[in-house]
Amino acid sequence: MNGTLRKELLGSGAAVVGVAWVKDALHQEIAHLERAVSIGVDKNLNEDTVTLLLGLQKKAVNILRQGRYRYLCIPPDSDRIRNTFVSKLYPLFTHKMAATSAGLGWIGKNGLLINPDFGPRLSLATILTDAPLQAGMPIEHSLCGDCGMCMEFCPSDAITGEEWSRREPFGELIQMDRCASHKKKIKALHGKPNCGLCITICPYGRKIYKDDPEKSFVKTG
Ligand code: B12
Ligand code: SF4
Ligand code: SF4
Repeated sequence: MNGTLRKELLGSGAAVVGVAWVKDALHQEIAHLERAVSIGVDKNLNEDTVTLLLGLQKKAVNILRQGRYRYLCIPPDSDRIRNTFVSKLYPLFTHKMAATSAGLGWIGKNGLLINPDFGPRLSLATILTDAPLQAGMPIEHSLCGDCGMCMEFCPSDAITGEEWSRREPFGELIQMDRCASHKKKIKALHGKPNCGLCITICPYGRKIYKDDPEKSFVKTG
């Protein structure tokens, strides 16, 4: 089933697809759905991207339904679905956890999933399921190394420089209040709360570094 699912999702706009064993990290209420299908698209998180991710989730669900497996879609953006059962799961379940557990990347100093090919540019969605999909190898450590470009350029000084590891996954990488208030300021000026400099600046996934690996001071594996 992994093959069918991957082929369908990659053929419909997903940049990466992974499967994770997440039972141990799930709240009791949902732990019967022990695997997570993690989907990433190479697009900024905006309404169109959310629509694309919801469409990909639907495609995956069609395949899971055919096999009569159970599933629960975790939508990409909680802001749009407040006060629903799923929105209550956010403190208990994060897309990034599914992605690192599926081996799609690590959490960078910028607090985002860093994929070796796409860097932090992926927007994520997840489907929990009891389908017997083969899970990937979890990523254990950050590969940011000596790089600190996101920290240096963050306009709100929100990035602490702490390194992520699977053993200590909830350290304070970002001072979110700083990031959020900067985004509010941008919204007041430009109508939308977009910053994302910590995405643009990251050498992982930047075209210039891909085209000329000699320019890169971090190995893009
Ligand atoms: C609320 C929210 C925000 C708030 C942050 C508030 C806060 N206190 O976190 C604000 C508005 C500030 C924000 C900003 C941004 N956000 Co936001 N946000 C979310 C949202 C809706 C919930 C995040 C959350 O609160 N999670 C709970 C905390 C506890 O977990 P977490 O920090 O997300 O993840 C931790 C765990 O996953 C853990 N972990 C990792 N692996 C493992 C493995 C195991 C076993 C365990 C136990 C844990 C674990 O490590 C992570 C870091 O500590 C998610 C969508 C979602 N539901 O996941 C998007 C999301 C995290 N945001 C995203 C994005 C893109 C952004 C922005 C770039 C938007 C922009 N253009 O400005 C900025 C980036 C800021 C930054 N550098 O992090 C993307 C990240 C994609 C990626 N590649 O990582 C997400 C996943 C949305 C999506 N569907 O793609 N965001
Ligand atoms: S989104 Fe902007 S303010 Fe927030 S952490 Fe990234 S660079 Fe800093
Ligand atoms: S800019 Fe550098 S330190 Fe920041 S997330 Fe990317 S590789 Fe890691």
